[in-house]
Amino acid sequence: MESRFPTERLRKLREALEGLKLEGYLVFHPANIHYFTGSQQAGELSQALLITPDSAILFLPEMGAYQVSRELKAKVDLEVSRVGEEALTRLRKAVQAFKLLGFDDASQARLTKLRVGGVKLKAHPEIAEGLRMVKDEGEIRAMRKAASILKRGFRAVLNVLKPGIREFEVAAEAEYALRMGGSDFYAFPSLVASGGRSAYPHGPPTSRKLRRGDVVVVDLGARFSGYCVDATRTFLIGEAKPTVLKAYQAVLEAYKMAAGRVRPGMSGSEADEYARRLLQARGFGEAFTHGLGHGVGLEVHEAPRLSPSSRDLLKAGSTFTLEPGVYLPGRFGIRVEDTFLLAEDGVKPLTGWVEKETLLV
Ligand SMILES: [Mn+2]
Repeated sequence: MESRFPTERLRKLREALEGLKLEGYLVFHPANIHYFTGSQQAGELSQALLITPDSAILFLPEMGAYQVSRELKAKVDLEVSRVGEEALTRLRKAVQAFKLLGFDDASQARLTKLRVGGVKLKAHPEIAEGLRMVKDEGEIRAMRKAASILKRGFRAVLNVLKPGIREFEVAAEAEYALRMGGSDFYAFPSLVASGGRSAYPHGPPTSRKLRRGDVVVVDLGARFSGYCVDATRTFLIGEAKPTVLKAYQAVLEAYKMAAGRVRPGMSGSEADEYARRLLQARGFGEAFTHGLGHGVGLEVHEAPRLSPSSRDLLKAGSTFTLEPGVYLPGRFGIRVEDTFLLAEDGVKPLTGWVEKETLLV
């Protein structure tokens, strides 16, 4: 990742601080620290990143100092605590120089430890969240690469799907292909749910053997340079029962309806409604038990949310999933999902366009 990206993110954050009359911003959330510094390791190891109009200071333990110093992609100073030193000591001291700081996300216990010397700490999670919601070129590049790796995972699944193979074997084949494709591990543990288990929206793989007539829901994630993509395909082993086909067609229509209608400026609930109405009209409204989608980036679930209660505004440059599904307990479940990039004129698939691919095997 080139250094101009984290540097530009810091610039935008400082702009936001000025507007809110904050003296600085304390970043605790690992993905946010990664975002502003360009270093994943910084996110994993640091106590905090303190950003002020003219400095950015990362508080981290000695063990991470060398690696983080090599990974940093913006002008960030390191405040290194020595082994054995109480982790928050240096941060607490630094914070005392201020009257009002914003922060992204922190536990009460941590805030209590830091509220010393009269400093006011005010929660402003929306600042980092809002910046992260609109992806820059560097992020989109990483997500495109993750998407090309994910394709290899699904190809591996297609190669092994047949009666007799166990769900965990399907997951293992997918994960091996993801790793061999260069995925930073996988973005989340793969879901493989077959037969009656496909009615579980989050069915982790078991030792169940696939049988003829099974519906198989496979949900995979790949990650490259810290950036995730997420997609789901529903496969059918052999002949499809008419009810399965009917549900499948409805889910596919909902997916296409949402993908065709989503535009910048729309709220997460409006987007959700397009898919939900379609499924209601097909008699599957009650069976669509989750939101239409979620933002994807450094985290596999982040802003914006696409659900009946979401007020998040979708912006050009946002990346999120569209994943309508129907789940019929005791029978089967169907879900199709892709990660999309929202452009001015609508969504562009990052992980593939479901229609072009083999769905029934
Ligand atoms: Mn998802």
